[in-house]
Formats: sequence, C-alpha cells, structure tokens
Amino acid sequence: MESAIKTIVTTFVSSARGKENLDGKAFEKMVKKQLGSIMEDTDSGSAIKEMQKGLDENSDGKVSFQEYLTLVGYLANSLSQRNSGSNADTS
Ligand SMILES: [Ca+2]
Repeated sequence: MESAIKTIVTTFVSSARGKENLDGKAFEKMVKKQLGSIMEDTDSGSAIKEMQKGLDENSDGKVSFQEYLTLVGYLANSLSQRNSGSNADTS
C-alpha cells in the first residue's frame, strides 16, 4: 500500500519534471507509458486529449496533482468494479 502511494506520487513528479502540473504532452506520455494495460484507447492521442479535458477542473489546459488523483481514483474504482465481477450489482 505504501509503495503504491509512493509510486502514484513519484510518477506524477517525474512526469511533470519538477513543475506543478502536467502539460498535455507530459500527460500523454505518462498515460501511454504507465497506463497502457489498465486503460483503453491509450494509443489514441485524441482520446487522451479528451480524457485530459475531462480531468481539467480549472480549465487551465494542464493536469494538476489533484486532477491527476481524480484519474487515479477513477481507475481504482473501475478496477475494483471489474474485480468484483458478479457482485457488482449487489451494492
Ligand atoms: Ca488543470
């Protein structure tokens, strides 16, 4: 658990290269490199751009750490739904 949290933080920090936000290019690179097996459409630049727009709550064209956590939460949520399989509709 601790290592997973560290990975989430260090992935953002290294992708942002010392900046506070991921710009479009850095975000696309991070998604393609790190999330290819958990997410669909990661080979599509336009799909990634759409995803970035959806995350960009303050509409500054960049992905902040907070906005990045929204993506992590979304992925964790969809993964847990996938893993719970037929139990998904009992909640
Ligand atoms: Ca933003």
